[in-house]
Amino acid sequence: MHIIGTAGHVDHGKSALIAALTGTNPDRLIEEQLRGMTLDLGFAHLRFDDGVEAGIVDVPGHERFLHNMLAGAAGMELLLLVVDAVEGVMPQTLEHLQILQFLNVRRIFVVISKIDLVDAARRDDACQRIRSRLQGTIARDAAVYAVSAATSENVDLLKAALHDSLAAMPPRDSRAPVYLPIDRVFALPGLGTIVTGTLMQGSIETGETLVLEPGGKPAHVRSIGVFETTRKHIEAGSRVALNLPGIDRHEMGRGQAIVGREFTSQKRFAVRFTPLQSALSCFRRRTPVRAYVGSAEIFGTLVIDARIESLGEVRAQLHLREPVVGFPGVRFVLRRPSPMTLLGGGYIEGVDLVAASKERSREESAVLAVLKEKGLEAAELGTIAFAANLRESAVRNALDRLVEQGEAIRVARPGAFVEGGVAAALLTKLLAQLEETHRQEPWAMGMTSLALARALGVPETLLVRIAERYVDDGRLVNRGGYYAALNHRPSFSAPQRAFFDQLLREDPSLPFLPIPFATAVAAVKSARIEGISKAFDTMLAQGALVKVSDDLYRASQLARIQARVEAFLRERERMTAAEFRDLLGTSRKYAVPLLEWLDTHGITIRNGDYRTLRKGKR
Ligand SMILES: Nc1nc2c(ncn2[C@@H]2O[C@H](COP(=O)(O)OP(=O)(O)OP(=O)(O)O)[C@@H](O)[C@H]2O)c(=O)[nH]1
Ligand SMILES: [Mg+2]
Repeated sequence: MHIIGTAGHVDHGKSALIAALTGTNPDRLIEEQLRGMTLDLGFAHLRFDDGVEAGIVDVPGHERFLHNMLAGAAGMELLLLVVDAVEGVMPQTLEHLQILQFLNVRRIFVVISKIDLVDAARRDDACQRIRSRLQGTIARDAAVYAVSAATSENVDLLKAALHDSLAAMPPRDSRAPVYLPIDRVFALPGLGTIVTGTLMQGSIETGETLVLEPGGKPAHVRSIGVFETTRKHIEAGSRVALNLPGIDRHEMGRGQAIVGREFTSQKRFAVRFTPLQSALSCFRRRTPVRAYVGSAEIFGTLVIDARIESLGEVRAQLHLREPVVGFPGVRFVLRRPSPMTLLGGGYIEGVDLVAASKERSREESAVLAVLKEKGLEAAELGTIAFAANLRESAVRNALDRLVEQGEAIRVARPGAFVEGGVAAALLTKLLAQLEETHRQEPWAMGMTSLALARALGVPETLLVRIAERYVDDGRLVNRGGYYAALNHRPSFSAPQRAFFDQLLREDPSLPFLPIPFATAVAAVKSARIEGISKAFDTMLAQGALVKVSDDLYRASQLARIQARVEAFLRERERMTAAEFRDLLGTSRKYAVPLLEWLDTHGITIRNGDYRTLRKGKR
């Protein structure tokens, strides 16, 4: 079997194409179906009558979900680059190609989608334009298919070409040790934990015992699923689901891998790295990076002996905060920590032997011992130097390296430190606390740092530093000052919903009338509905309700106000406060704060008595 992957800009029709090819809608989350947008990886199975088959990995096109695209990209061998016939090549079309050039794609099909929306006379033109925009990318020589998922035009033609390409593709190496990066973990009643992923190399038998890395836990394979069927034996290049009843689902996640005993995980690698032209100015001797290896996203440092000044492959070392399975030939992509632009990519040559041999200096070990001893009582430079019997300068150097490797965490500026293991233990407690809170108060956004610090009995400043470090690592989220587990989505109870429906009822004759904030607060206070005040905070934090001066607007009201103002200003260039008031049929009392809101939210610009539309909104 081989893996087909999708790539392309948001809304260009990737998921619709997969549905047309296979009959399966790869958008499996309810939220995806509601929003009509792919948020996370989706999967489907392509089967032909003669036994040729492929697993399909469908990726989100929106740039906000690029980390999810990256988690699925390494497995792709045959790429469907989907480009909307009307919109043409857009930023993520090119960004996906830039990423994939460093990975394992062997064959590309350019699929020009939605051709039912372009009349016959303009089709050639559209295809020509797209082709020329793809010059200079890995898709420059790819075969082009113009299809419509809506009318199925040319879908069979594309399908036949996929068949021939799949049949001709040499198989992946089934005799190598097992390497299966995990992209999804869930539990099924009666079966226990299931992990899914792309079997990059090796073969697996039912009953075999593999290893979960990092961690080294034995993973006994009770059964193997390939889409709807169960198999006794499976070879490289397949999408697989393994039933691993011996491991709890909470002990595993995306980014880990199921591997043969030959492999362990490492933090330091010798690599070959190729920078992107657009990133040349970003490199230092030590460059902070987000590394994507297998399905993992890990912070780290790229160490290069010389300055990178020109394009081309260089030798470098990749030092990661967390261990990951990596062996010669494994490919990776690097992004900047922030802004998250692409830096380049490459492949692993081996373990960084120099770093591994002097894994930890005497000074580093001494500093770590002191930090462990102090626990959550963050230790300062002077204290550490005294306790470890070292000069402050030596402690500073050791701490720099330990922080970079994630073995120590800086919890205050200029310098107080906590040992990595101590911080990880706090994270475990913190996540358990959040789970418990989400269960008890599903309507709340999560917990503030103050509430969390009280619940866990640690100083708030310390908690914030450690929590933010794990927010960066993607272990929990901070939305508007509330910490929450990754999968938490607030949900209201029936009485809460009824309360808000009542409170927010609109008077159709006064569509822009807000609710005085004080009135809303009084209603919340006297409501006697469980959790209502936290549910109210959630409405505010999620932006469903927006406070403008002393009043509350529904998000839908503000959207309509914004649309009216934009339409007015496109026609008239400028607008006075009186014109705005008449436009909404509201009074001066409401108009002035609303205008200020429009200014601060980047919609209008104030110029004396007039407002004009901000550039880019025209
Ligand atoms: N007319 C027409 N509409 C299409 C076609 N293919 C997709 N669409 C529509 O375009 C919109 C986006 O399609 P999706 O398949 O969700 O796009 P996507 O590339 O998967 O989007 P993301 O996963 O969010 O990046 C949907 O409303 C589809 O119904 C087509 O061939 N013709
Ligand atoms: Mg999609």
